[in-house]
Amino acid sequence: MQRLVVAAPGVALIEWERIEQDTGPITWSFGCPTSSNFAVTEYCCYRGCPQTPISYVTPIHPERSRIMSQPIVYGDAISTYVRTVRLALEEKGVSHTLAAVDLVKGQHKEKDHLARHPWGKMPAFEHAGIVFYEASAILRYIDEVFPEPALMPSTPVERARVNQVMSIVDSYGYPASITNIFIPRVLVPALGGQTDEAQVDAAKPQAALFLKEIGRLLDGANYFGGTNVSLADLHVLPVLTYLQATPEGQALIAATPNIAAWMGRMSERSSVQAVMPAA
Ligand SMILES: N[C@@H](CCC(=O)N[C@@H](CS)C(=O)NCC(=O)O)C(=O)O
Repeated sequence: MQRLVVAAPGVALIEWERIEQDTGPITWSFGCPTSSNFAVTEYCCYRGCPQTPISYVTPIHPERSRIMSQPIVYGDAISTYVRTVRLALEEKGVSHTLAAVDLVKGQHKEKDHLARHPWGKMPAFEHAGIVFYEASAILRYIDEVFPEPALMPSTPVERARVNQVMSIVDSYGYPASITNIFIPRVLVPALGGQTDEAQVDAAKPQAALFLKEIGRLLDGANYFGGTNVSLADLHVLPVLTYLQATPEGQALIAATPNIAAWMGRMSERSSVQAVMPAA
C-alpha cells in the first residue's frame, strides 16, 4: 500500500492511501473530511464529496510522498537490533508496521526472510518499495529521510563519537553482552537448556571493557552525541537492557554510575516505553 499526501487550493493536506497499485484506474481510500471509509476511482473529496476529479489535486513533491510511505520493520520485537530501529522511528514520530519474524522459532532462517536478508538476521527494513538490511544503514537512512528531530549531532567531533559508539556496539558490545552472556545465561535456560559457564566467563572481560569504554565516551554528557539523544543511544540501550538482566551485567552496570544514570534517563523516554516497555 502506498501513501500520498496531496494538497489542493484552499484545502489542508489530505492523506491518501493507494489501495491498488496495478495499472488502470487509480483507486484510493482516504480520510475524507465529509465522508470516511469509502473508496473512489479518480475522484477525491476536495470541494465536496466525492465528485471532484483527482486531477484537481496537485501532488506534493515526489520526495514528500516517499516520506509519507509507512516503513515496515521485519523482525521480532525481542531483538535488540529490531528494537534499535523501532526506537529511531518512534523518536521521529514515524508510525511503522512490525512484520513479525519469530526469532525463537527460527523464522529468520526461512525462505521468506532469507530473501530479505541473505545472512538470516534481523531486522530487514522496507520503505517506499526499497528493502534493505543492516541496522546502522537503516538508522542513518531513517535519520536522513525523516528529518526531525535529528538523531545525529551537528559537529564532526560529536558525529565521530556517535559513529564510534555504534561501531563498538556491533564489533565488541553485542557479541560479549548478548551472544556470550545474555543468551547463555537467560535465553538458553528459558528454553530448557543449560548455561555454558565457560562461555560466560570468557566474555566477562570483554563486557567489562565495553562498559568501561562507553562510560568513558559518555563522560559527563547526557547522551552519547552530547545534548540530545542520538543514534548511538538507541544502539546501546537495547543491548545494555538485556545485559542488565544477568547478574554479571548488573554488577558491571552498577560499577559504571554514569551509564546507570544514562539508562535511567533513557527509560523515561516515550520511545523506550513504546518499544521496550519493561526497560
Ligand atoms: N549486522 C546485523 C546484525 C543483526 C543481528 O545480529 N540480529 C540478531 C537479532 S538481535 C539476529 O538476527 N540473530 C539471529 C541469528 O544470529 O541467527 C545488523 O546490524 O542488522
